[in-house]
Amino acid sequence: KKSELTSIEKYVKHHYAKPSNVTFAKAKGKNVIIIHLESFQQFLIDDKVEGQTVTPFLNSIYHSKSTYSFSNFFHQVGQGKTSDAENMLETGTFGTAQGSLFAQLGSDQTFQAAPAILKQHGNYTSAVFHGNTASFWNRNSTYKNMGYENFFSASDFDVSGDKSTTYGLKDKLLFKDSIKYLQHLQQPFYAKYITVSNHIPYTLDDEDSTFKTPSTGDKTVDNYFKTANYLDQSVEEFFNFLKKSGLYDDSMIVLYGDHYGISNSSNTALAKTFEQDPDHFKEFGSNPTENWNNWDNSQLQRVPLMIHIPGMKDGGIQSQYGGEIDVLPTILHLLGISTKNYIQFGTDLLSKQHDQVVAFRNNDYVTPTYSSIGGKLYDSSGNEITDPNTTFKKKVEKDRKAAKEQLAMSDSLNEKNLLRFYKNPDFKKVNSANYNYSDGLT
Ligand code: GP9
Ligand code: MN
Repeated sequence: KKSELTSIEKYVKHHYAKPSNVTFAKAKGKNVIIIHLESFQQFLIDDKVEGQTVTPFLNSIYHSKSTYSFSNFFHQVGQGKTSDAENMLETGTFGTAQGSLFAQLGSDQTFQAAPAILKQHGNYTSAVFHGNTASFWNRNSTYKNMGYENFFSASDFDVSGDKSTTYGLKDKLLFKDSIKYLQHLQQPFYAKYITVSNHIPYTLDDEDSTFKTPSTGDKTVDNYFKTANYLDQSVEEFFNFLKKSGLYDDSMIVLYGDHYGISNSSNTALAKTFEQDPDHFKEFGSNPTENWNNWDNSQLQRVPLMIHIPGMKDGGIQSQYGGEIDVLPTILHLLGISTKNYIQFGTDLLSKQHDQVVAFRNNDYVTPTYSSIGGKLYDSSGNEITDPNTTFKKKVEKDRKAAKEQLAMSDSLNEKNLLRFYKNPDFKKVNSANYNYSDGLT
């Protein structure tokens, strides 16, 4: 085990990307608010259906100069869905190849995760807000090992009757009813909001939305736009509160989509809505309704990542390729915290040395110039590359190996719980017994 840890350490050192002088510590000392946009895909940004803009508020954040917005950012989850996304953001390691890391390993795992790192480097208070039972995805155990000090879940909110949909408290109420807790957290804080209303089956009461749904013949697709629009309004209301309370100017707000909301089998129905807005669709697939293939599906795995820093004037849309594994080093560097001594498998998206090969959890990968999907190679317009030349073949071999190695190193670390043995001069081990929040029984 010792030798495995040594080779992981070597890999991580070699893979490390040093932060840019321009962005390092840009948000030092600010509160950090993570908004987990459930099932939210990048194509929703700037999208229109039935003559309506789906997410006007998030669009304004996306286009703001106070935001680093990433246009080629991909989810990297496997079966652990939401929990995998959370794991990547909190720890800079991948979810497990099968199942969910939270569910399988979270109760006994040694983590060096964001809430504890921020406690030890900046004295941050930490909290999660989630309008479902605390034990969902084994969060109540996992969060303690990550060093989360507070976890507000279903038992801390009124989730009764029409206040909830299938996956818990409606997003507008989650934000509104959490404010009394948020205001009492000692600053600086690291707070995460896990939204749930934009989750399959995308149902919402009539009183909550007047959004006109399209008619694609696939109810899941049609209703997705309505709940995404509702989520957009929820986030806007939350921002208004942050501004009113004065917290806004002292915070860095990170918004990200955890994974796809529309599964591959529904993508041709989804593509019908793109016909209403063909310009917008260009970057998400080669041809909306004909010849739909795995490459088109892969392009729809883009999710948003927006890092909003009020007062910043030189943000803007970043086109470098990246994925969820890269978020933690990016955020830590913006806060002025070195990641040099941490075992994290992604690289700072804002670093010149950022690695743009994005590994999907199923061993597919995408890069700025080509993608490897289901064993086939595609150029950046989705044409299959059937006869690669020698130079290109070499590049493919190198990237394929790199993507595989990144996943394998992370799996080895997590499956064997090797952080138990890792001595990090910048990190003191978390004692989960220090935290005591609801067991999830409501
Ligand atoms: C429930 C929510 C959903 O707590 O986070 O998780 P998902 O089904 O998207 O993995
Ligand atoms: Mn999810």
